[in-house]
Amino acid sequence: MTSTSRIEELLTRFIAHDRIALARLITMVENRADGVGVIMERVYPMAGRAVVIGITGAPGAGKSTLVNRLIAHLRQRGQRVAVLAIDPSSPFSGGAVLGDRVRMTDHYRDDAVYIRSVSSRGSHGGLSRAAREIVHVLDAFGHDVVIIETVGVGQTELGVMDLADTTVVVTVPEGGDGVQAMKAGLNEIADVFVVNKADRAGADRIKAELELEVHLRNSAGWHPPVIMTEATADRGVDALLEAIDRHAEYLAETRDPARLAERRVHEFVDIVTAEIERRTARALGDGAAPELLDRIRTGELNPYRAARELMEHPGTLVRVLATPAHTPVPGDARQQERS
Ligand SMILES: Nc1nc2c(ncn2[C@@H]2O[C@H](COP(=O)(O)OP(=O)(O)OP(=O)(O)O)[C@@H](O)[C@H]2O)c(=O)[nH]1
Ligand SMILES: [Mg+2]
Repeated sequence: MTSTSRIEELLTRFIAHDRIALARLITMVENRADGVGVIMERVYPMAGRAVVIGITGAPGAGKSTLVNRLIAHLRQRGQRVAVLAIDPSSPFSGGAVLGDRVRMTDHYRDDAVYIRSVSSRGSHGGLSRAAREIVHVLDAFGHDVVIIETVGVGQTELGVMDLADTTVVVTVPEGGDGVQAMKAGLNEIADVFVVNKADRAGADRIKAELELEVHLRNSAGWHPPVIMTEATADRGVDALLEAIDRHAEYLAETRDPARLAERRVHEFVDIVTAEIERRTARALGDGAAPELLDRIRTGELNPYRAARELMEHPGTLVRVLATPAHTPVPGDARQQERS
């Protein structure tokens, strides 16, 4: 168990811009270590400033190459950039972590660039939550832009794109990828389309296809632009950033406080649900409600009946839930709400 003083020390270093503390906190979030709730309680009020850009698309579409270019352009503007690369560990794309590292090494020595890979395997469906918390941490650290790169193959990976203010879907000319993107439902989440590898034959056709698709979609609101890029040659990256900026302006203009409020509630419900699950599993494992467990063990109570009894017996339930899943940090939990 991570002690309160250790968490305090890490947070103090985090606030002082210590990148090692940043890395440790992210690892704790990734591993769902004890004390993550306390950490997030402290980190959340410091977050809320960063623009979150999601980059998704087929394996090998050139996402990382593009991200590497985007970093360079954002750095020219003086912005601090963090990248969260979700390693899909899917059969489609082995070794993505190494690939990402290699393709983003241009910024290795830059203090204002932070690149982190997390695995989508092993997070047991908790990827969306871990990713959201890591984005909060990267945001709170003072990054102006947080880029999330993920392969648009699985539901889990796609779910992560909910975190993005602007979602960029990267397609490529070959293999009828435009059609594939549509099938994968990627087009529904796209705020900006990129046709990368524009140096290859068929790029114009894909662009036209995507533009038609956008045009046929309902006419109100934002129309995702289709940007041609050649990431390897740094072509089209300015246009892509412009499109992202325009989308950010659109979001600011059409900002709906009710949606923002719902998003907060949704996050709260997620946290509570996960926390209840975690506490219940741990407390029951640690010997809370032993009489109930004994009756289940002997077969006297079937698990369904037992679950209902637990729910309907407030005393037992409260005892189970009150078992702390972490040591609380004294003082300082509230600070100002993020606006
Ligand atoms: N011809 C051409 N090749 C490109 C372009 N952009 C990227 N590539 C190449 O495409 C390959 C895959 O690039 P990545 O940036 O790793 O693609 P990715 O989408 O991040 O791949 P995963 O993360 O594994 O899904 C590399 O060999 C790149 O050099 C481009 O504009 N034109
Ligand atoms: Mg990649």
